[in-house]
Amino acid sequence: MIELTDRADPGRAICTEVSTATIATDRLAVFLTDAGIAMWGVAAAPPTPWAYAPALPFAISLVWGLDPAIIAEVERGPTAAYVAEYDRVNRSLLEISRKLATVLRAMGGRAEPIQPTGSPDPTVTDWVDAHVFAHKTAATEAGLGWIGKTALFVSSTLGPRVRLATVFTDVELPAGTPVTESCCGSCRRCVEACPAGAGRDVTWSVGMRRDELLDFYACERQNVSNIGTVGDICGICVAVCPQGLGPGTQSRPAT
Ligand code: B12
Ligand code: SF4
Ligand code: SF4
Repeated sequence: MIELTDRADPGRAICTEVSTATIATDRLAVFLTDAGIAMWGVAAAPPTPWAYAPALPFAISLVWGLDPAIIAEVERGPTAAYVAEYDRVNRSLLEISRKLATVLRAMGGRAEPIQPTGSPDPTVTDWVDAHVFAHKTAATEAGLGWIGKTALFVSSTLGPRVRLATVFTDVELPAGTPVTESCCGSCRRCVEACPAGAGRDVTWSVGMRRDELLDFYACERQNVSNIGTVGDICGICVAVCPQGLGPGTQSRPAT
């Protein structure tokens, strides 16, 4: 158990987080560490929409840590370096999740990777009805972190500076304890910094719909508005979050 303090009020303890990143089989741990995965954990099928359930009841949540120096620059808006990092990490995660599925099959199980971004169906335009599996669900259910005030997955060690992927399997693995409450405390930096005013300033708890937290259409319009400069991307909410930054690496002091 890790005790977390309120980043906007460091004297105040707000909650504890159960970390599961160090458990699971040695073989997977070695493979994933060598592949560059920063953190991973296992979620057992919850009573909610779950890709490949009930045949593949375990979801391995893979967390790739983004380059903190590149993300720090995004505080003022997206950069070409961020676009390149985003593409590079998506490619790496896709490759690692496919290889992990091969490793699990070699262990005698079945496995299906979910691609890091986009949809396998190119006709998808309406994400609400797309039934794309949300990687954040596996990450919180695996006990790796919580959902922040602009609907991002946030870990206490890496903040939201991550990209996620998921591999479903029937190989039995020790599952983590789901995180069901936010650890944002009184911080609201991502809400204040969002140029689209997309965050609804609501504290997450499990079961909330995305639109209770975020106006994702406003976010989407903001991303699209950057196409002419850097690309269909934003990420300011990722850059401003104080979680996962050491005291000397905060982009600006806690207020
Ligand atoms: C489509 C999409 C978008 C679209 C959405 C448009 C639309 N009209 O819907 C737009 C363009 C807005 C977008 C923007 C961004 N995106 Co995006 N996006 C996706 C994608 C491909 C699907 C998301 C989706 O529709 N999910 C369905 C909804 C309902 O779920 P969700 O909001 O993703 O997650 C919810 C559930 O997990 C739920 N939940 C959490 N725990 C639990 C537990 C249980 C039991 C249950 C039932 C539910 C639950 O709470 C979450 C928050 O609402 C995912 C990849 C993926 N497959 O997950 C990336 C993804 C969500 N995006 C990501 C990122 C980084 C971004 C941007 C920062 C892009 C950028 N670089 O500028 C912004 C940030 C927006 C924000 N603040 O969240 C990352 C998130 C990383 C993180 N730290 O959370 C993802 C996971 C991609 C990845 N592989 O890492 N995105
Ligand atoms: S990606 Fe940009 S527009 Fe979307 S919620 Fe984050 S800061 Fe707001
Ligand atoms: S910036 Fe947003 S996600 Fe990060 S701790 Fe503050 S409220 Fe939570």
